[in-house]
Amino acid sequence: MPTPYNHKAIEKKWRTRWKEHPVNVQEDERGKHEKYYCLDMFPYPSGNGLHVGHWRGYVISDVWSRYKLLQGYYIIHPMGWDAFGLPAENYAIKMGVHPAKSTAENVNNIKRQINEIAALYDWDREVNTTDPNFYKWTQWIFVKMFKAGLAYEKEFPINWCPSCKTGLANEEVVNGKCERCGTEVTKKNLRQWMLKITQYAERLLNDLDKLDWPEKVKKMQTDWIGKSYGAEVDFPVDGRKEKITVYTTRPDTLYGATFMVLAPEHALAKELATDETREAVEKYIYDASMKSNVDRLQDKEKTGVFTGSYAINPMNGAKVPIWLSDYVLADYGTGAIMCVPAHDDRDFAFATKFHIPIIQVIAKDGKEIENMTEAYTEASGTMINSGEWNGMESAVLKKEAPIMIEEKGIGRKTVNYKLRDWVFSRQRYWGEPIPIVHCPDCGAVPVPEDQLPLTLPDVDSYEPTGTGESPLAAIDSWVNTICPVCGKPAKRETNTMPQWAGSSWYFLRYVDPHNNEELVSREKADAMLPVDMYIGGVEHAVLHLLYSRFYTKFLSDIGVIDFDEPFIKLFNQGMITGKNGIKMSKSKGNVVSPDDLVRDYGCDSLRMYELFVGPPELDAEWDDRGIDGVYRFLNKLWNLVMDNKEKDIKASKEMLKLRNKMVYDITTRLESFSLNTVISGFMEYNNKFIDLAKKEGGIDKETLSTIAVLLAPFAPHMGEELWEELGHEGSVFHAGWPTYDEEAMKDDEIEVAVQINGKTRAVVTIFAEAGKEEAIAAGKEAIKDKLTGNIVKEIYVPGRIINIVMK
Ligand code: ANZ
Ligand code: ZN
Repeated sequence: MPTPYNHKAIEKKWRTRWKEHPVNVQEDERGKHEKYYCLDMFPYPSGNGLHVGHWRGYVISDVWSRYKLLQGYYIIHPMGWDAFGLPAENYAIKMGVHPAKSTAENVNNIKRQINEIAALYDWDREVNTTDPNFYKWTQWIFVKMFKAGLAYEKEFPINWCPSCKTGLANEEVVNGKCERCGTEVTKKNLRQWMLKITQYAERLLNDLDKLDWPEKVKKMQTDWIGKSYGAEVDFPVDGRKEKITVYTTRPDTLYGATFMVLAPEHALAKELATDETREAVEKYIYDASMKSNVDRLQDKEKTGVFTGSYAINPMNGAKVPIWLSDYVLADYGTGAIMCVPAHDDRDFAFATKFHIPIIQVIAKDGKEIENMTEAYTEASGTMINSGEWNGMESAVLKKEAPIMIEEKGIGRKTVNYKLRDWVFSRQRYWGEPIPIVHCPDCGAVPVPEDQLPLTLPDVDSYEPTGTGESPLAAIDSWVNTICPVCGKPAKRETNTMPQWAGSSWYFLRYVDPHNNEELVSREKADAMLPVDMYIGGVEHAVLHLLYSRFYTKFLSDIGVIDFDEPFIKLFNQGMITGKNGIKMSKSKGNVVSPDDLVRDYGCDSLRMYELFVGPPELDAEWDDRGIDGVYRFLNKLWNLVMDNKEKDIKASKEMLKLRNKMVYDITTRLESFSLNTVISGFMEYNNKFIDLAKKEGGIDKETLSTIAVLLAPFAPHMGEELWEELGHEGSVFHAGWPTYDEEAMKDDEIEVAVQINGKTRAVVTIFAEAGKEEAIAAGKEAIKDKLTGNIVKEIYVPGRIINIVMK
């Protein structure tokens, strides 16, 4: 009896062996191999540890890294900690421990758990965003951006989370709620540090074409950047010297503009009020300022107030009333719109409610609609009620109108982006201090680069104050400093950076993590960057994944690196959920920890089961019981190799065919990331090998070795052990990925006689394995002009005769 599969002993043995003899190409050999950088989105060290859902992503990236290693690449596969920011700080506050202490503990725990995955991580490259040697460079980038005019201060009403007690970026507000805690976001007027990401809008949009990313993510970024083409049109205010400029994507509808609406925050909003309307106007402006964004954007009953003033439609001289309404956003376009109720849903609702005239200017079939019950929003039809534009095709006019308006001197062609500058300051403790000193004479002055890092001071009270100031503001000894320019007393900036600051560039640091002189040496950056494959969840589509593209472009512009897209290929894995698709969470009590499964079944079984649960890009429900099947399969495969390894057998033609087909199937499925079908493929082939071994008395060694190599990225311990049992020296990961021979894969062809009523009429060539249906079809095709009567019977004597019986 051969030794049974003992996962505990095998896994322990290979962990030790890998520690002594790492399998990745070593640093001194690096230049001789092409690099492959496979990156996981680094975790924030949550106190809950990892569940089986986290494992999935890490297993996928490790399988991919090991596959690339087997192809001969030098693998960069690092891991680190996204440890600053709200999640870590909120957890610390809840537990009543200092965030520095709780993050350190959590890092240790998660690191232990990650090691259970047996991934190829290179811990010499480990980074932690809260390490001063790391955030020195996070601050350095900020200083560089400040010097380049990309970081600036601005006071304005920002998104404010009353529970996290901090300002938030637009990207952190999801359906009007705080991305972190789910609390409804309100507005607060605060002085903010902003990053001018809008300066990169066009490049961020265009360069999406370069990326091998899921279309879904590209679309989300495209929509978020939100480029739209249209025109600005100037409407003179009746009886005043001011003009109000509106932004419209539909200048073709100008003749149908029957009123105008300004955002309540518009600079002219108050001034346009008359004695009769002043009270109502001021109340409306005040009420709007108290409303949260959700309330304002939700498509419920429109509200508004007439200012008492009129504007002149510059196209036809018509006098149109100017209203205020909060459905117009202050910070998009010009904060003012011309309203065309006949062709815009929101305008239609507003006009109906406030009894404002509706003028149709586009007619689908040339006829005016008598009783409009809803807006006609398509840009197709003929222009009516539109003076000189009458009779034109609206689609044509839509394109030409901006130019015609420009020629008339009443407006200009413009482009607008939805993307806003990035609100970059947080009124919280646990983040990188913003390296700025406020001097009464010199203004905002950056901390000199050679004085970085500006370390986060230790505090007793790190809870958010809620006043709009960070807890750092209470530490006089830290706040009071001298101006680096003039030496006079000055005060430090007390806001900190958002949690996205470190993650926007961490992937660059992994290739040169101990460099004290530079963020990354150009030599190492050129040799090992950018990231070839990035694996993580889709929830970061417009946050981290947009911010890192922006940072990379900036660092490329200032010459730190010479590429401007960080991640060539992106793969988003689906979520592992509990029963009925419910997200795993501690509060729901449905979290499955990998720890027990590793103990009972071993790391290799859990790795394979993580992939077996379903297509990696889709969500999957977790069911512990399924791991049994994978475990049984690994036992069967183990026994297959152990039973046959001593036999001195030459591969038959059939064995060669099966071996090559297996290499082909596993490789192509792996290449297309169909990892669940790789696992089911292993199971099917295993059974086929068992059957064939029975028939032929055993399996040749090369076939067994091929199985071991193919298995290695998925079940690395067993792959190594089988490789060794088969008598090979060195690691299986140096064996090279097996290739397949298409000739050997081909099924044999045979010649078969085709008969009609027992008389041979033709000979056809078919595959030896062809089934009855396939054979008969080929036979009938060969004698089709002779099939004149009624077929009563079709017979296939496998490998010999096809006989069609006719009447
Ligand atoms: C007249 C018009 C007629 C419009 C029509 C639409 C249809 P996107 O594609 O999102 O850029 N708009 C402009 N600025 C706005 C603001 N600050 N708040 C709310 N709405 C605003 O949409 C641009 C259109 O949204 C503009 O074109 C404007 O309404 C409105 F049949 O102008 B339109
Ligand atoms: Zn100064």
